[in-house]
Amino acid sequence: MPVINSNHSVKQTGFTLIEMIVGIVIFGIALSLVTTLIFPQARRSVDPIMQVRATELAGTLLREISAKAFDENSRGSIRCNDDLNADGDFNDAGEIACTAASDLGPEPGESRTASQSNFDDVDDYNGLVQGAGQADPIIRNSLGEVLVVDGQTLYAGFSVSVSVVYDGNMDGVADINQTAKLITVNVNTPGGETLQFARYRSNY
Ligand SMILES: [Ca+2]
Ligand SMILES: [Ca+2]
Ligand SMILES: [Ca+2]
Ligand SMILES: [Ca+2]
Repeated sequence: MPVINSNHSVKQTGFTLIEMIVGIVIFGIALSLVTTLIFPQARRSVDPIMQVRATELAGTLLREISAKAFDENSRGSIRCNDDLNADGDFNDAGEIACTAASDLGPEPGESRTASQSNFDDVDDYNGLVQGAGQADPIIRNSLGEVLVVDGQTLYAGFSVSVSVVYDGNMDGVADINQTAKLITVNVNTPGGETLQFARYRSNY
């Protein structure tokens, strides 16, 4: 018959206070390494995706703008600032001056919103601001429609702003030479990055 020794002592196992403190310190160091090394890497890996999407958005907008007439005053075969009789002005029969630099922007009755999208010349887009945090919070297509893909608003969190100026000598700085307009699109990504894109539109 087996004999049960009820008096044997059981060795206590577990952590001492010092072991626990050392463990907590090591865990703390490991956690700080994760937050300082890995989390920023994760964020950086998102940035290229946002940059690609910002590039697509800017490209779409620049193509839309460039497809419009050079100027409100250019219609059909008539180009603004065409000096047909070569007398140095644009006020003779069949001639019309381009929009003054101070008037670049949409003409009365023109807008690019949900209810109306009737911009018809390049500089109508001067001052256009749409997207996250703006008075018009949705980035729309050329028809004023909201872009939705798989139930999600496309470009949610992005915002765009556009400027159009005369820059006839194409040096990136506005001037009084009205032979070309510089279209600049700034795209702000959800990560707070601002990317700038630009294109020239000549008077053709
Ligand atoms: Ca003339
Ligand atoms: Ca216009
Ligand atoms: Ca205009
Ligand atoms: Ca210039």
